[in-house]
Amino acid sequence: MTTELVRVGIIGCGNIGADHIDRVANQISGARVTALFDVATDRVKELAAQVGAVALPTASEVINSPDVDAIIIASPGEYHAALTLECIAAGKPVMCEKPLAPTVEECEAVLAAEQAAGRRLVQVGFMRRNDVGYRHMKDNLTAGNIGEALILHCEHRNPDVPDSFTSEMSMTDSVIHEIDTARWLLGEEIVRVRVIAGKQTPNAASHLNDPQLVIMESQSGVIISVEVFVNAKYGYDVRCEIVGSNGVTSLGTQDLGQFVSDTRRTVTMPANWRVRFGDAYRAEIQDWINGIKAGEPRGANSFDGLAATLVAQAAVRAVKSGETVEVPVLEKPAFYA
Ligand code: ISE
Repeated sequence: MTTELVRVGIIGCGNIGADHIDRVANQISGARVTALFDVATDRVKELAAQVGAVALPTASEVINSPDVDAIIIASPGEYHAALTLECIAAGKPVMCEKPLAPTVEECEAVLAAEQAAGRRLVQVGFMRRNDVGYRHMKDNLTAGNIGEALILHCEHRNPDVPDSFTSEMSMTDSVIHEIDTARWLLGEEIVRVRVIAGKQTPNAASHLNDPQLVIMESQSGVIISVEVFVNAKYGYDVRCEIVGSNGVTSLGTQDLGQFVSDTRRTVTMPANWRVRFGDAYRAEIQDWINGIKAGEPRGANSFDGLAATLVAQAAVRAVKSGETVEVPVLEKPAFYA
């Protein structure tokens, strides 16, 4: 493993991008931030000055800069595929935030380019794989502590979302995490999806179905239920439980702490996903850097990105039609084994 610091360029410096800048600069080892790009030019200059990086006028200049060894893409999803393809063309490792791309065709183009390049360069930002709670669940399942997985129950609640958020985005932006988590936990593909919108909260925009219940099935018949409720108001709350043939494993408490006063116990919970998954993001970025230094790709790969988008797009069709939608099982290329 090389001792040189990996020089990281970051594209997209909004909330999550700014968090990644701080993580690479101050919270992990083995890397530093050297170049940034964002359309908000004043803000990006400020962020660059804070970490001793340069703000470049285009994303391409970040990717092709001689001072950048590896790139994090945290721009809106519609730009992910094109930027990831540029990173592959430059022969540089890239950590692309989820989704790898909003469409299956774009994901397939990334897989084709990466395989043609002959080297795994792409990691997809499914940070829940680095969360201690989810890892604990996977370890329990793998160790046989709960027998065979039968049902996976998930809840995904956000306090609120902007008015621009749509019923389809609940699938492509939010449930895509459960799609990846289910595939990763169970080690199987999802073959069927149905979405039900029942009684609706008065707190959502009128165009948005909220809450929605997503019911999926895995290859061996494990039922996966996901309640997605993006205007839950009270806080950010993600729950997950695997019901097995001999027991149950679930995420532990995600509370941030508590205080007791006047005969009441008050527990503080995460206000949003950036807080809830802060440690998981840190572990993910550290692991990505370690993988680059060791020359071994880690984490979710392009095939995982494609598989998640395939199911998310099936869920979008299920939202629109109200029908159960079948999902084809893709053959995983040996390159991603
Ligand atoms: C957001 O984009 C994320 O990625 C969060 O992890 C997720 O919980 C939230 O629902 C999404 O909107």
